Parts: sequence; C-alpha cells; structure tokens
Amino acid sequence: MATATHHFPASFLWGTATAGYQVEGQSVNTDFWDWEQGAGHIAAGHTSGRACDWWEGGRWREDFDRAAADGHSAHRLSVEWSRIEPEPGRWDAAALDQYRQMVRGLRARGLTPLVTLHHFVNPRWLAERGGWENPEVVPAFERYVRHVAAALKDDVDLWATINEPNVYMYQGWVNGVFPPGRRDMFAAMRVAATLLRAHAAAYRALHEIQPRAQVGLPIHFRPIQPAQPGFVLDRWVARTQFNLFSALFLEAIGTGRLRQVLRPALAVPEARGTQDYLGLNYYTADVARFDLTIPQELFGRRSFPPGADVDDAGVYASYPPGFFEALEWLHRFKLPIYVTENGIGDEADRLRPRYLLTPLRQLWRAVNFNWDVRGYFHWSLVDNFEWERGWTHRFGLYAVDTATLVRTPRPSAGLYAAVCRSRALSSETVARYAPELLETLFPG
Ligand code: IFM
Repeated sequence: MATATHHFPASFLWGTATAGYQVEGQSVNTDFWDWEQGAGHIAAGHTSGRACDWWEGGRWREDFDRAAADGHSAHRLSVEWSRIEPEPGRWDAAALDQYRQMVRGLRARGLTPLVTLHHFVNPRWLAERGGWENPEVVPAFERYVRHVAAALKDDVDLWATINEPNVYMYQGWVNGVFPPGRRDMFAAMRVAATLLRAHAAAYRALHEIQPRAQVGLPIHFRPIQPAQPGFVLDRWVARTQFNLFSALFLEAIGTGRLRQVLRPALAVPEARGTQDYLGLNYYTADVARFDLTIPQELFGRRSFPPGADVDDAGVYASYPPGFFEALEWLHRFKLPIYVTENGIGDEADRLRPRYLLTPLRQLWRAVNFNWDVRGYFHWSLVDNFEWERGWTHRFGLYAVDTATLVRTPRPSAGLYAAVCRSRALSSETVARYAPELLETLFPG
C-alpha cells in the first residue's frame, strides 16, 4: 500500500445537497402533502411532518453551521414554489425573504449556494389545474422563476431548473408512486416535453435577469449494461432503457427532439442549447436482461451488477466504475460538470464510508484527465423525508431523530469533513474510515 494524497483544485466546490420538501417540514400547500395522506402511498405510513424543521423552526441555521464547521464550501438547496406563490398570482414576500436569509446564511458561512427551482413538488393550486399535464404550467413556471431570480440574484449564480426530470416523469406517470400517480407511458412522454419547455423558459428568464447565471438540469444517471454482452436482445434492452432514461433530456437539449416509445420524436426546438453546466445525480447502476413478459419495463429485467454493495432499501447499489462511466459520458458534451447528488441510504453507516470514498477516487481520476468537473454535492447533509420510502431510507451524514429533531453525526460526517477541509483524498483518511479499501485506492 502507498502513502499518498490525491489533491483537488482549490476552486473545486465541496458540499451537500438537500431539497425543500424533504427538509423544511409543514409543506402543507402542496400536492405531495396531500399524496402522503393516501393509504399505502408512503412506506410504514410515514409522513413528512416537521421533517428537519428548516422552515418553521429555522433549523437550517444549525445545519449550515455543521456544514461550515466540517469544511464544506457549498450547499445545494431547493425553493418551494408553493411557499412563494401560495395562490395563483399571489407572491409571498416573507417566504422569498426567508429563502434570501438562507442563501445569505450560506454565504456568511463561506458556502456557495446552488439553488434548485423545482424538486418533485407542486403547489396544490397547480396540481388542481392539471399540473404538468397542462401546457399552461410553462408560463406559470417561468413567472415563478422570474420572482425567485429577482429576489435571489445578488446572492446566487448557480441554478438548477428542474431536479431529475427523468425520475419525476417515471415516478409520477409510469410507476405511479408520486402524484399524480399515473401509469401511462404516453402521458409520461408528453410531460417530459412540457418539463423540457419549462426548463428552456426558465433558462432564458434566468439569463435575462442575471446574465452571469450558470443554469443546469440535474439528471439522474444510471449506467446500464447488457446481462450477456454477446446477446443482441440484451444489448437492445440496455440501450433502449438508457436512451429513454439517462440520455433522454440531455439528448433533447442537444437536438431539440425528444425521443418517445413507439412514436415519432416530439419537437422541442426551444430546448436546444439551454444548459451552462451538466448536473450529474449518480447513485447506482443496472444490468438488463431481455424478458418478453414485461412490456411495461420495455422488455428489460433489471438487476444490480454482481457483487455490488446494495443499500438499506435495496434500491441503490454501489458500483464505482459506473460513476466514472457517467462522468466520461457527460464529458463528451463539452460543458462544465457538477456532481449535484451522490449518496446512499444507510442508517448504520455500514456502507457509506466505502460508498463515499470510491466515487471520490473516480472523481479525482476525472479531474486529473482535465475533465471540467467543478464540484461535488453529497446527498445529503441530514436524514430527510425520502418520498415514497418516508423515513425508512436515510441518506444523512447526520442522523436526525424525527421526534426530538436532535442531529447526531455518523462516522461518514467526519470522513467527508476530512476530505473537504484538506480538499484532498488521502491514504490516511482511507486508513481511518475504510481500511479495507487501502489496497484498491492506494496500491503500491
Ligand atoms: O432523495 C432523493 C432526491 O430527492 C432526488 N435524488 C435521489 C435522492 C435519493 O433517492
């Protein structure tokens, strides 16, 4: 084993990511709040409740203190449309001011904010008007974005328009586990086009209000391999699933055309070129096998790469080569890259140290190839409400007791702090937190 330190550039951003609904609590004026009340919608009947109490109790302050004390230099958060526009055309100045305090709170602690404008949740009034199935959402979203940009433009330059539009369309319109709970692939494709149009309108509005804005559309990227690379049908399902999930939105931003299943592509010319950076949310990889019995899965049965560590909920598997593959694929688009999310749901912190260190090594390789990767945001700072899995799936560097709201650092918080403070990955850190990785990460 070698003793060594892998350094990152001084300007590289080190942070964590959160989303409004998942941490703020009491987001009572939203479609997801109503959805939570439905029987069987959320694991174990959990509800978001006070979540991490960032909104009413202002506990973002103590969590931002933790991030700063741990040496983080950035944080990604999202603003909730329902708070800013609680009724159509009524703008809540106090809510905008609270978000202003939050981003200023980050700046005051030396952290660069990255602000997401839509993260899976809608105001109730919007859902009642047909939500993302009604094309009127595009001008409505643009109006909302203009209000946020005008309020935060002095403090925020890095923006994400719509988080993981590929996950949102599948969860809401194919798997039916997010509101509106539909299972209709063709409706999903129409929603995808609307999301893209809204993103494009937001992109232009942000640049008009703030010419220096850096705007992206974070994509949940899942590399996928054929189970038997020599079998043409396995290769076909792997490619089809990749094209219709990971590649869908980025390809459309390049071509102005959105692929569909069994139908001609939808024209979205206004989306062309509407990205300043690529946002990568990476968690897991898949292996796909052709299976004629599952047309709803596009004939592809997915499993995890053999031998990969699988997280608590059995939904994400650690597969570090997939992270490098994702960066390599994005590098071709010739734009700066931010890793806008990466993490694992692991309450006991059994896998997280390994899961953190192995992608960071891949990240260092990419940076050393001079690929323009500018920052890494770990998901997440604190445990938070994990959508249909409620509180059963915990991603925080800090554990949160939902009854007392007390935060407790997991060992990984110390690990990540060591990386952030030194802006480096050293054999010493690996020896301390995951000695089993020393020979792999620092051979010699
Ligand atoms: O918690 C989610 C987040 O809202 C979007 N990306 C994936 C995370 C973990 O599942």
